[in-house]
Parts: sequence; structure tokens; C-alpha cells
Amino acid sequence: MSVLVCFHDRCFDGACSAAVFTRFYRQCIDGKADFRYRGMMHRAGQLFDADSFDADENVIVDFKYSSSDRLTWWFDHHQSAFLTEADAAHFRTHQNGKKFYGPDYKSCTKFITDIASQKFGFKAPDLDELVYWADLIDGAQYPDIRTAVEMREPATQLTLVIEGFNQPDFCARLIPELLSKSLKEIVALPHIQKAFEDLYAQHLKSIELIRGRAKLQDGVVFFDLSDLPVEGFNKFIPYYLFPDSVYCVGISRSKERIKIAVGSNPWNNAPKNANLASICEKYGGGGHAKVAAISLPPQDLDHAHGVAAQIVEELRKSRG
Ligand SMILES: [Mn+2]
Repeated sequence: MSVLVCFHDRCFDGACSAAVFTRFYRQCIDGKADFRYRGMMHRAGQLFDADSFDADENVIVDFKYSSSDRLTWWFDHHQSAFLTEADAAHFRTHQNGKKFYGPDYKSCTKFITDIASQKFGFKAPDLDELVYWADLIDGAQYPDIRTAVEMREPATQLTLVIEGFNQPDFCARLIPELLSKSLKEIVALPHIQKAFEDLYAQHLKSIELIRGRAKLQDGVVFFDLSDLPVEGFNKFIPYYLFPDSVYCVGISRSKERIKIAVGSNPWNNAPKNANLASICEKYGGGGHAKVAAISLPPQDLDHAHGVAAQIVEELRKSRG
């Protein structure tokens, strides 16, 4: 049996979801299955090609639904799991007992673990560490801002590498390691240690860049890095720099896309009435209520600035 697992690339929860699904499938469905992994990124337009699903079992974890009849397994927890209303209707009417949607879960890793144990008798206590950290990291439940930004824990160090390392298939190759080594052993691997050190130096630089660019007004931090070669930055930096901020809107640009990241400060207890996924959906993006994003084609910079300005305005107003 060949199994293709499409997972949310460059995401700790995406990689852990693929790892947990693999262990579950081997333990409960077919111990001899042959696994391949394909990282998926959000981008403007169609996400799956018609011939994406070329295995006996085609699986998506921690990523948007596909109405392809080649899709056999699906697990996701994002509010914006369905690209269209037609996809949502397809999900409701094409149940095969292998497609699961858990929007209340903080991580897809924990969602898969719970469904697999409730419905298939799955048990993997050695993966508890992955489930614990995926839930904490994807749900932004760090005990404090310093754990999130200073990155002393193996899981937070590996997250920096997963989100920032520019080597194609890095996450796909990492998935088997997640099943056989502890996070501490993984971050000690020489190529990962080296990537961490380089990315951590960049992380310190991006803290200074954001410090120089960001402005806090009416509880909303805004910054624009679209003219700089900074593709990804740690999403908690704005709250580290501005502990009084409630929301943050940041623009960055890579060769593939412009990203407008919209987030809320998990350590600020001020009431947060805005649903960030719903706001981003109006502009073709999505995510979770507390953290969401919009991807735009790299040439649409003027449009991106307009969208970001409207979101900043809406968030400032929501603060009353
Ligand atoms: Mn996730």
C-alpha cells in the first residue's frame, strides 16, 4: 500500500501531524505501508493539482480540504479549512469515516491523536512529547513571551528551523526523525544545530528590524517589511517588543508571495472581539480566530498595503 501524506509545510504542528498519522496508520491500518510526504503551503489560488493524489491512500493533515475523489483521509482544525462553500458541502455529504474536522482543537496533532485513539484504539505514549508541544506551539499557549521569543526549549528551537530553513523537503525528511528521536536529540543533529544557529542570528536581527519599523496605536501594532529580504519572522516578536499591544498586522514579501500576518497578543488579557480568520477571509486569507494571514501574489504590493491598512483600521475600531 502506498500512502501520500500532504501536510502543512514549514509548520511544527503540520510536521507532527504527519508523524502521528504515520504511526497511527502503521499501528492500526497497515504496518507495511510505504509513506511519502508532500509539504503544502498556502498561496493565492488553487492549492491542489488534479494529479496531486497519486497514491493508494491520499491523505491531508493540518491543511485545507480537497473535494478530489482520490482523497481518502483528511484531518484539519483550521477555521478556514474549506476553500469554498462547495468544498464544505462536499465534506458534509461525502463521509467515509476517515475525514475529520476539529475546529475546536488547538493543534491538528492532538486532534489526530484523540480521534485515532477513540475510533481506532491507537496508543503511542512515546509521542506524548510531540503532542504536548504541538498543542502548545500551534495554540500559542506558551507560559510567557520569553519562552516563545528566547527559544531555549528544543521544541521552540526546532520550530524556528521548521519555519525558517530554506531547504526544500526539510520537513518531509524530518517526519521520520520525529517518530524515532526525542526533540532534544533532533535539535542536536549537526545540520539542525547549524540551521538553528544561523536562523537564531537572523531572528535577533529581525527583532531589531521590527523594533525600528513597528508602531503601536490604539492597541494595534503595524509594521511593513515588504521592502526587505525578510521572509518569515517569529510572530511573537511584536508582543515581546510591545507587551501592551493587543493585535498585530505585519507585511512581508518573498519571491512567492506577499504575506499579511494578523495576530493577537496571547499574553494581553484585554478583551479581543475580532475574529481574525473571518477578517482575513474577506480578503481571500484565513486561519484561526486568534491568528490568521493573507497570501497575495508578490507583485500586488499596492493592493497588500490597502488591505493591511483596512485591517489595521478595523482592529483599531474593534478596540472601541
Ligand atoms: Mn495546525
